[in-house]
Amino acid sequence: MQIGTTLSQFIIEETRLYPEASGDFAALLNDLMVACKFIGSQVYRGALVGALGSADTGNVQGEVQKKLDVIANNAILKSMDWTGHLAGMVSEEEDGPYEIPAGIPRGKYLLLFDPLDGSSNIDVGISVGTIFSILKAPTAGENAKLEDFLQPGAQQVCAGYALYGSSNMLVYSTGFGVNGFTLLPEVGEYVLTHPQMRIPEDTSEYAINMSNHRHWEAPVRRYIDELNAGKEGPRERDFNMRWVGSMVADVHRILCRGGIFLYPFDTKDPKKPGKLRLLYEANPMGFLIEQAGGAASTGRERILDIQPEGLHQRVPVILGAKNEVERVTQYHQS
Ligand code: AHM
Ligand code: MG
Repeated sequence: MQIGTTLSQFIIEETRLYPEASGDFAALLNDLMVACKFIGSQVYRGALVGALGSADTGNVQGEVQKKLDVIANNAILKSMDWTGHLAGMVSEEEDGPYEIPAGIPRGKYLLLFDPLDGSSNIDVGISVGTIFSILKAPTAGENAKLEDFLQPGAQQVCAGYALYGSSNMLVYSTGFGVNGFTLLPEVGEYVLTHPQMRIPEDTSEYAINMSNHRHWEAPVRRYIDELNAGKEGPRERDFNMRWVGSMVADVHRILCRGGIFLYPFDTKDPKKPGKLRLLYEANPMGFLIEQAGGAASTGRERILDIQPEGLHQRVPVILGAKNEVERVTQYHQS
């Protein structure tokens, strides 16, 4: 009986593919994994350690924070700010860029993250997760400025998530496909269990919050109505629906068994062109989905091509099985 390929081993072997790699990137990812193991431990202990419920604070988006949102945010900031590998960090829970403390060298990478995605599921025992994205700092060795984080998603050097579900899993990509690891809690190591995850181009499963139906634009309404018409409709087969309400869990399902996920533009709040955030959710998930052979679009453009305009910008998200995403995109053109 052997332990298998650990995440630490895998990261080091993968960075050897880059002859110029200094080891900084491997060290950075390893430090981030420690934070994900800690956050997972708090999520799984939940009420036993008083981690559930509201923190009585709000974040920059005016959302009430859960205790675990705050715990997860601080865990990542504090696991990463001393390392010397980062020039700055931004978080869904922070107003602006987090400055690396004085006396610590500024590195060549930027970390962008949603510390605990799926907040509405935290208190009810449903899967949640951490989403992260890594960019190169335009000026390595200096404090990162806000504009430095506004790079199109295609420039990500790494993206991934930790899923705190029936097991704690870590899924990431550096541009060589998508690999998934499962935490072996007794040993404290993530072990490779899902090598080279792929998304079939076709699917009969979709994920969307159906309660927003009346707020959608015509192309999305048409697409979903056709799926719901089943065998008797134009698609001539039945489709199944799943909606966890935690993007990490919904995307993980698609990476494991295919499907399409939509959080489209809706008219509920005209100031917000979608619910999900470009830098913390859409870009990293879009990168993973493309790396697994799928597609990621707003309906009008490829997500990874968007030039970000603000740290907390929101965008419509349609991602997963390539042929289905292309179909929804075509409906937006006709
Ligand atoms: P959060 O970052 O505040 O948790 O919000 C993002 C989450 C996603 O994980 C999920 O896909 C979506 O919000 C669910 O939204 P809704 O409650 O409208 O279905
Ligand atoms: Mg989120």
